[in-house]
Amino acid sequence: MTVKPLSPSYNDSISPFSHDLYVKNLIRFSKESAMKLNVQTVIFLAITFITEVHSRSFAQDAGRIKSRPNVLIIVADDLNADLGCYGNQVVKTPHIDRLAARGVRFEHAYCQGTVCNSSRASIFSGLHPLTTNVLDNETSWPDRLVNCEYMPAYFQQSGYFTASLGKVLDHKRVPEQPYWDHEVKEWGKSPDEDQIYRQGRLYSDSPGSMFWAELKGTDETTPDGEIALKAVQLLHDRRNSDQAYFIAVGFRRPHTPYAVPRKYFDLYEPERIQIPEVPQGYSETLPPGVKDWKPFAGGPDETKHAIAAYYACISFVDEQVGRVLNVVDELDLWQDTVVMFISDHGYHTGHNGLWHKGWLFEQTTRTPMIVAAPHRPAGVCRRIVEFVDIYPTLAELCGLEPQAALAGESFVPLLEDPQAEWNRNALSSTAVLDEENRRLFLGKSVRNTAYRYTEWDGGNEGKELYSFADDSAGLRNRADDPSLATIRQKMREQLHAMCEGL
Ligand SMILES: [Ca+2]
Repeated sequence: MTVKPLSPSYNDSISPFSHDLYVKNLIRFSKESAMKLNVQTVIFLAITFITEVHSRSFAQDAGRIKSRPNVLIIVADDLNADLGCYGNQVVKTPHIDRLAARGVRFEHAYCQGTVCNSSRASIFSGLHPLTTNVLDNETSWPDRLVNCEYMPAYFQQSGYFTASLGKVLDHKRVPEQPYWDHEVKEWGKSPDEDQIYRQGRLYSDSPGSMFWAELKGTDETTPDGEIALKAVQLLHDRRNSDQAYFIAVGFRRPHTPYAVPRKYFDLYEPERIQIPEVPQGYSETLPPGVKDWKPFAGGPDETKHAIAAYYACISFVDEQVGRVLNVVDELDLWQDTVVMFISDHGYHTGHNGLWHKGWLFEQTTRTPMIVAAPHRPAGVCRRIVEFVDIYPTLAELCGLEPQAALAGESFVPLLEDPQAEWNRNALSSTAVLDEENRRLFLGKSVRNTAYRYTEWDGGNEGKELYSFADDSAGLRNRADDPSLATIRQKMREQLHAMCEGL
């Protein structure tokens, strides 16, 4: 294993070796030896030296614990910002809410890829999907990245114990690499028939995992429940080690199928669920690059039931997060552990008249992110941050200095002061398969504090422009609005500048 140089902050924090005392003794030794070698002095010096070396070794270990926080990342799958702490009045998420109360909740965090594989490749490489070329769920991750190590590999090389539990990376698309000292790949997709009380498809002709299911068993009998238990066990196991850890825990829900124990379905009455409003004729305003995607075709009752099932899965994930946070409380890990909660991308449950993911709307790209870092205040941050910022941020919090050419920027200043000056925008991208013409084209989107601008196939498949000042949900595409022509041009330039060199 290659060990990279330790950062100055690591060395600075080592408890001071009593250098002065050693020098004083050395001077004394020199003076005395000049007169006459005193046996007692030699013994004293030897004892002093041994004692100091031992003290230094102990202090180094203590220093490492202090200066190298642990990292605990919890990743949910396909979770949008339908959480209590993000203002949702219906969804019950007490545990994620308590993490938000302790850390900084980012109101405007944006993923770079809008499906599992592309987003996770981006998060864990610190590179944009346009650089990794992982822009969909089919492409495998590159074995080697240009000038970059995947984040867990970098932490491992920096002396960390690394562990992955559940769906952290997309295992099907990731080359086998010894990133993890400990890995549990369990993230079963669909429940067995004999575990199901009742179920229903999201719409009659929906393929694959597009269904909901009320399960008979307890949390522990589900893959996510099992992962939560293993995370709890691992945190206990690592308690007495002086090696800092980087542990990632990935939960599969609320990804389809919406299959969780029945008690979570009991929390929500479908008839009381609100379906996101979409203006009449809205779909006609969408560019061709978006229209190829299938909208949700269910009627109101079916839609409400599907949303309730999605909410049930969110509360289930919240409970699993709570199990992990309880250990952080129990072992008092908050003082030396960065605890981060994220999803991999946003998700539509009727927003924009659509169901699922993979577009470049505000709803698809905006993703929950909460960070509780040791000795940093709690708060809400409304600055724009990107998921490629996660890698440099965690590195800085841990006193590491990656030499790699990472795409993002550390947002540690925002953890210290969530209102700090910040002038960054977010870039997201995705690949679209044009089945008719058998070709792939790209969608690229930039979000700044006021607007979102999107181009499909360089504009050939359409453009989108949203002004959030008077359209917070981003439902009025104003790409052809003459009154915003100057803004559109500026946003276009911003988008192209951000894509340059990727
Ligand atoms: Ca996902």
